[in-house]
Amino acid sequence: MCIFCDIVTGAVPAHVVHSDDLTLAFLDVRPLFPGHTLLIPRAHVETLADLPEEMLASYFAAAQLLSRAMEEVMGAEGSFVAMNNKISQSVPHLHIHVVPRRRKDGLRGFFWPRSKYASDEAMVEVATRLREGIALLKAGS
Ligand code: DGP
Repeated sequence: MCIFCDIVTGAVPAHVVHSDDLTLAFLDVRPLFPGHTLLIPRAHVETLADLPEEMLASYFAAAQLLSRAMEEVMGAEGSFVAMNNKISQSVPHLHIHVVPRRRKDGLRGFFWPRSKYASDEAMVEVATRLREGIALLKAGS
């Protein structure tokens, strides 16, 4: 159990904005902007890697719905959709942040300093490693 499980049971109050059989979405108490929403699976799943395959479609369908709502309902010009897995994840219950965005809202570049590959060969090496690793993961699943 965790704080988000307590929100699922109702033991901890939250401003719920979406609810279905598998997912729940509620306002983040410390929003980047008003409307910043957290979407969780009702079941206690810690990271994206742990999410059972049968929940993938409903979970991401709800994320898409919330992303649309930021524009249609909150008047946002776009949205930022993200999740932390383990690193920088302060609540160990999978959650997607859906944040309304506007041009010049001050969030530009808040996340990560971007870099460059040392060479095209280095980029090829990384892509190859990922392709091969992903093929192994797919073969093992
Ligand atoms: P992250 O740092 O990516 O794991 O995001 C966790 C978010 O959860 C953070 O933005 C604040 C929010 N949060 C933490 N505790 C509560 C809570 O009890 N209720 C609500 N609504 N949000 C919470």
